[in-house]
Amino acid sequence: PTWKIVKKFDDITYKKSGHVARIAFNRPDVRNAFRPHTTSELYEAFHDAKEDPSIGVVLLSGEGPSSKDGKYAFCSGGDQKVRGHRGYVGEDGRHRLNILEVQRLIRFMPKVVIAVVPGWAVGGGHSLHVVCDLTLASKEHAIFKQTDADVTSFDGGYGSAYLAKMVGQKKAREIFFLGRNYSAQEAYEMGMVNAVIPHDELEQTAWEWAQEILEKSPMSIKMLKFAMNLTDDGMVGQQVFAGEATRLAYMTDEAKEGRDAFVEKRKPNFDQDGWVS
Ligand code: 1HA
Repeated sequence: PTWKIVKKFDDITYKKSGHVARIAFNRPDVRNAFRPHTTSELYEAFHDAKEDPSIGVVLLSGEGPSSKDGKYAFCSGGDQKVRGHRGYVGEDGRHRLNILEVQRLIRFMPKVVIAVVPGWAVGGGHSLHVVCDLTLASKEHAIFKQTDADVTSFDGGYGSAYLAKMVGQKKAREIFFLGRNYSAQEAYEMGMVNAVIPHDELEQTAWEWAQEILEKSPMSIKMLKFAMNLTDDGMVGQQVFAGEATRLAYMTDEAKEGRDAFVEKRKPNFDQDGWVS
């Protein structure tokens, strides 16, 4: 792929090629930990990808390796050095937990988000891979680890409860209660990684997975994602799914007649043979 930089950010990189967007953490010397500034940039990039009708798949990854020791990371979660009394403290002095807004954006966007994990996926970084639709992991360097109970910062939402739906209750509790390291292969066997890829082929493989998805019907992919989300997301899941049903309904003659009758200040003339079962 020939990537075009969309915008220069401080803490992330953001590129597009064809119908694929690639967003990556870019703080490799701190294992791609996120501070509020990182998260704001991440939100902006994801929002742009969500709004761009030419984008069907978003790859989320981490730049690397670290200039200090050559190690790779996807993301090591919230930057503990800027964690304050009520959240992570930005340059504006405000305390935030805005990574949760990014999680919701990934979850509710009508496109496929693939976590491309080249190294450490830890704490809030682990939760991010969990909330992505698919995960591809570096065979040699990916390590999955939950440190939430080490640093007293717990993701009680998608990071844990949804993970349990994915890998089962016992495994999810082990991941959180013991905080061990798991290799890409172990994560694959648990069902939280789709494929274990040789490190040198990871980016190319992610691109190929994206191309396969892009051959499918966009509407079907969107409806399937929202259908699979629905039961876990309660009424918000219903809202998101139903919004798409409303959009499809808008495209019918019946809906256009409803709208036109209102605008033209007349009684709607609906097709009374339209009560199809
Ligand atoms: O759970 C949540 C949230 C829940 C609800 C709502 C919002 C949430 C928001 C965030 C989070 C969290 O993310 S909590 C979990 C926070 N993350 C961690 O506890 C992971 C901390 N890091 C580590 O355990 C390790 O660094 C590592 C397993 C990722 C890698 O170990 P390694 O390879 O031995 O490297 P290490 O030497 O530890 O780290 C390299 C450099 O990166 C160090 O800096 P240096 O000493 O060279 O100056 C290290 O301090 C830095 N670093 C790594 N992770 C972080 C970090 N600096 C700040 N924050 C980090 N998370």
